[in-house]
Amino acid sequence: MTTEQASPAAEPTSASAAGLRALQVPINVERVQVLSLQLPLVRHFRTAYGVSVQKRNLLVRLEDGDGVVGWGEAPGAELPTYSPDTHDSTWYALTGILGPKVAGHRFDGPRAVVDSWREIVGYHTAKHAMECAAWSIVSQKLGQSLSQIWGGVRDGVPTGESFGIKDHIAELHEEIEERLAEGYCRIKLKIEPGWDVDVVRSVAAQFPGLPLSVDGNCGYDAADGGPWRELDELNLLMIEQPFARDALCDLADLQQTLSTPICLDESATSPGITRAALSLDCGRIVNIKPPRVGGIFAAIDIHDMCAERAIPVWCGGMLETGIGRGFNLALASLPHFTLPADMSPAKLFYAEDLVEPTFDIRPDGTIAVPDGLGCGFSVAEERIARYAVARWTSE
Ligand code: OSB
Ligand code: MG
Repeated sequence: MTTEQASPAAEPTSASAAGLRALQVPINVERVQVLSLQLPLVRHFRTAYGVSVQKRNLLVRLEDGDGVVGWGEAPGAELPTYSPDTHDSTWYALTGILGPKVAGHRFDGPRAVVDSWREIVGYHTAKHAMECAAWSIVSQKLGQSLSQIWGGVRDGVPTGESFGIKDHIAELHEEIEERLAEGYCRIKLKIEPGWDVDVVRSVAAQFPGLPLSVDGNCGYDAADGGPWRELDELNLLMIEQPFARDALCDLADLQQTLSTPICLDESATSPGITRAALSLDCGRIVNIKPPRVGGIFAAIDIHDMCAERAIPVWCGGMLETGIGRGFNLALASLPHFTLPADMSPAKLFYAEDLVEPTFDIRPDGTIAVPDGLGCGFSVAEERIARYAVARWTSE
């Protein structure tokens, strides 16, 4: 029998999922704060779901009894299009369910925090933000970066850029040229019916040899045919989520006709569903986004399961600020994240980042995995206060 006593300065014995589950670091949550931030965007991001011009993101701030503060981010959405989660539903889950569950409680490690809401289904973005805030405390107490704790093996994450739908192809070409000059090593084009084969062909012709992928964001219906045969000839790295998240049989049928791998994004909502979808051959690559799958433990489980099945994975983004990107960068340093991430620097979207200094892409096309504690970057609390439009505090 091992001792039940938590040892505050325990080293993680292993970065395996089992080791992380067993990690004992006391988390004494004295106070929970949830902040709603209204952040101006410098660039509009149009997908099959519509256009965003500003973004309301939520932050979780956990105050530990030992004087440590942990931040986590819940990237927002106004409407439940990408997933069922919205800014308002995430606010409800954080302030009405998860905040009250953790406030005033002591946990012997990050797994116990997650276990405190195990009977709650859904609200993955809220769970992710709360879990990240707990990991941030763990990192500070251990004096180790999250990349170290989670078993990261690389200090830079190869990064691609995701291009929204534009009014004109020329605008898209210009923007791609800019990004390539900055070092981005993979280009992903958002597609929708009417903005697909011609656009992708023109980009492939203009930039021969460029690693290129497309993302349908569930915008196509299998019954309509679709541009798949033509796209399959363009040597794309992948076709991301052409059909609805639950159209698993349609995805599997399409995958059988393509040599291009389908990449699961919206469909891969949990480790269990992802495993089932891969067993059905709905796709052969997985985009792992921690807010979609419900947090870091779930993301690492999917990573491990895909490694076992030789399914390549990459880390996707939800237009997080530097706070959320810090966790994503640490995650993307794990061994099986072998494809370029959607990790463009916050400055491409936000007028001001919430970490200082912010991070940027390096000329070799990678972003440095932060070696700082917590989210890895220094959180700019004064800016957070300036952008906060609503706050909730426990007790
Ligand atoms: O499909 O990856 C997607 C943003 C919102 C909703 C869905 C998606 C995205 C992105 C963001 O592509 C990319 C990023 O965070 O850099
Ligand atoms: Mg996607």
